[in-house]
Amino acid sequence: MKFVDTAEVHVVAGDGGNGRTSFRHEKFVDRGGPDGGDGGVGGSVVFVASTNQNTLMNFRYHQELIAERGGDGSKTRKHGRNGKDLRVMVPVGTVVYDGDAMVADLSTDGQECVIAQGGRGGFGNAHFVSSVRQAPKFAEPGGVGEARDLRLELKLIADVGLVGLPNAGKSTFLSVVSNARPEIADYPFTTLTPNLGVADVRGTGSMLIADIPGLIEGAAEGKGLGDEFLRHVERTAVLMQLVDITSDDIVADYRTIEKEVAAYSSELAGRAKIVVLTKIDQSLPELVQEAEKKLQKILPKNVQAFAISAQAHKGLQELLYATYDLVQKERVRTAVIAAEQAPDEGLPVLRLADEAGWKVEKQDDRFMVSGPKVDRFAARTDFANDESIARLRDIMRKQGIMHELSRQGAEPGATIVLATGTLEL
Ligand SMILES: Nc1nc2c(ncn2[C@@H]2O[C@H](COP(=O)(O)OP(=O)(O)OP(=O)(O)O)[C@@H](O)[C@H]2O)c(=O)[nH]1
Ligand SMILES: [Mg+2]
Repeated sequence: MKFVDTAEVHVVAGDGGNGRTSFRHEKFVDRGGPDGGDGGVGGSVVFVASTNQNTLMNFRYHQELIAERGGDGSKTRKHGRNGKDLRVMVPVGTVVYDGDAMVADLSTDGQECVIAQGGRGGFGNAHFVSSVRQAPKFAEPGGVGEARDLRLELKLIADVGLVGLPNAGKSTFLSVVSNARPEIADYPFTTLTPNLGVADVRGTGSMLIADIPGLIEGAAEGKGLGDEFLRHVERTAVLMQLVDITSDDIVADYRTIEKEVAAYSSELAGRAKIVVLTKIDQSLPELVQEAEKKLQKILPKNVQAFAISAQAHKGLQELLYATYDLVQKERVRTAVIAAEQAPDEGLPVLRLADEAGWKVEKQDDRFMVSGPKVDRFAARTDFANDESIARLRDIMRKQGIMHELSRQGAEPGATIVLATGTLEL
């Protein structure tokens, strides 16, 4: 299985529907009251983490994710239809970036995140009736849906990560114990991209195992295929380190990998570990025992060593059971830590800009007014319509912007520039 682990997407939430300007038409009534309905809310783009997905491959072909626009309001106060949210399934473990900023980390099955918020529906003219405004002849355009360019990154959340020198037998092991069919060959760097496989452990359960390209000394500084693939095993519960028994110096081989892992991340170096001597069909039983002893001597007390032959199917069950036990223990332990560190905060909604604040800047004889909220009101104003502008003025007054304008010396007739249009004071 080839593994695609980054993707770029353009997400666009639906705009809100426009409010409607209309008046009741009744028989014998010349002109009825305003009855323009509100626009519907635009659909949002929502990412949903799912264990049913395990690659970002789909995004190679669907780089644009666009949610539905809200329907326009209509006569007789009819509300526009709300745009449907676009729900996008992403693999558990997907991390979403906007530039350098991480905007979402979807780490548990079923977790949802609003990635781009739909625009709000514009109010119809019926909404604006007040004691002083009996027949408003304007309605709001719908709010603009959020749009952003995002990069998705998937760190495999496998249970077990296989590490070792090139040719150690990692892919062979994966192919024998799991459903994966990785490429295997008698030369280093056969594996160029990570492989994932599910291993069924007889009578107990299953584990997801990740096989990555071989590491060599200096990998952390970019030698060989570099250490970039270590990020695929960054979150695995257990690291399984494979050492080829036919090597001249198994202890040195073990240390080389240990060093590279530590250079990559101290956290990874502290990960639960199992060490495995491979290809024992190539060695005499007494030499295998000797090698096991040698290894066990230099390993920390809590690290077990095993000896297997993937080709001859030797020692595999024992190794899988022990690995599964360790994975279970680690899953329980890390679940407790995660629960302590991250109380459930409900559905996170991401906002592009802060709600509060505006500013007034004098430039020559014009006054520039900006701020997230006032920009949004401006976007919903029809600058060709006096009444719509009057309403924007009201809002600016309520926010204290008018006061600030006169404080800065704006006089009646002065040009006020907003994000989407200009008006006269
Ligand atoms: N005799 C014997 N050969 C094995 C065994 N396991 C793997 N090999 C051989 O060792 C060579 C390398 O195996 P791979 O599984 O490709 O090794 P790898 O660690 O994935 O190598 P890279 O992807 O290059 O890092 C192949 O020729 C395999 O056939 C085994 O149990 N016994
Ligand atoms: Mg390989």
